[in-house]
Amino acid sequence: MRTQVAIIGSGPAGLLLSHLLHRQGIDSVVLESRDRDYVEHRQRAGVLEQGTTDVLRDSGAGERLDREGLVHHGVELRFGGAGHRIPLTDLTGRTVTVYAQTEVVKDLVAKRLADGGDVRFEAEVVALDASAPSVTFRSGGRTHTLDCDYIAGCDGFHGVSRPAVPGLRTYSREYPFAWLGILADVAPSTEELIYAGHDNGFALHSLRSPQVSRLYLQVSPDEDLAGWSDARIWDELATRFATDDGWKLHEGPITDRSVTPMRSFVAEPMRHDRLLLAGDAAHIVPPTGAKGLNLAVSDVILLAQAFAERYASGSETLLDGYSAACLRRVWRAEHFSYWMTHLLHADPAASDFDRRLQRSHLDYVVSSQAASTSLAENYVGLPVTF
Ligand code: RFL
Ligand code: PHB
Repeated sequence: MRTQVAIIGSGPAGLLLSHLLHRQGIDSVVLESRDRDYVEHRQRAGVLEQGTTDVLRDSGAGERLDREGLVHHGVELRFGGAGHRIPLTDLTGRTVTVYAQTEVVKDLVAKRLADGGDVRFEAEVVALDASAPSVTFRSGGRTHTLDCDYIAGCDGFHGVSRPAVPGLRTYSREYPFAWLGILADVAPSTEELIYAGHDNGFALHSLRSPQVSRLYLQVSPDEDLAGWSDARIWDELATRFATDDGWKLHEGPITDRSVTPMRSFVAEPMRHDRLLLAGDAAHIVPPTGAKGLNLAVSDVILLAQAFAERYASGSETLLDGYSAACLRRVWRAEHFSYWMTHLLHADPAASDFDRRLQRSHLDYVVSSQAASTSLAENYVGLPVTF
């Protein structure tokens, strides 16, 4: 078995890469350890930067996104019993779109299969050789080898690609909190996302559609979900979102719940020989800035350009510059996500002094146009270039 680019993982990074390569006449095989249903229903991100929607639309994968995606022009920061709108579009000229990662993945899987793409589910990569290059995978109870020109490691944080890079330098930070996320069958209580800072901890009101709300609560990293009845979740959300003017949170049946740890992580470099890492395989951000999926997409935009040059002219110049180009953007997003996280979460180790500083920082961000613009330009996403 042989292909030009062997792609490990059918998350947003692997699927989009396969799709963009196909449009440039480059062959790939996507190997995914999980089944299709699991991959299409795993609840994760919900906010797409304009650069992410642009690449989906421009590559012919944006039809449903254009119909169902909700274009947003602002977000709210809520603290001290009052909301403060950050007018993203007025400040930057750009928008973000609320469209779930599950839907991006469904659209890309459908598009790959309609275009005759080779996406194999329940095909777990167990070994890879970055210099031969080849990948070995288990599928249908048998072991297979796929030879290739390059391997794209798009296999997420717990994948096999990153450990295959010798001499990797890693940088990480753990946070003393996690997010309890729920999906609920109830119309969102807000049109725009609300990021709330409260003494009890952070809360986020997001949405999936005009009928489905997505909400998060800051909890401790070892939180036991069993301790959170539906009533306790709604009470705590109502407390953290409460305003002095009596804003109301609508409750409804909870259809999905999970606890996500928060971490920051970067691995450098993102290339070793014929293996290139993209997305969560190389870096993780805490979800506060809504950057993870968007970073995976921007890596892949650059990687697809580099492969296009390689197959058109034989030159590896862009492939050689891939890691450095990604990492500049990755580190900016790492800082922004860390900054948003500290701005809004209640750190159990914070002193009274720290809490006063945090409040002053929040007041400044919502009252200074310069500070709001800085938040806004990072939130809507910075340019993707070599
Ligand atoms: P993925 O999506 O983890 O996909 C990797 C795939 O590789 C497979 N795999 C293997 N396949 C074959 N062989 C092996 N040995 C394999 N090992 C692993 C896995 O099964 C999987 O299918 O990585 P990718 O493509 O890099 O995409 C990254 C995004 O999924 C992630 O960054 C975002 O979900 C992060 N994130 C958010 N990002 C945003 O941009 N905006 C948001 O609003 C946002 N909110 C979030 C988030 C992540 C969250 N969680 C649960 C971590 C909210 C949450 C709660
Ligand atoms: C989501 O809708 O899941 C979401 C939105 C914004 C974030 C994180 C997650 O910052």
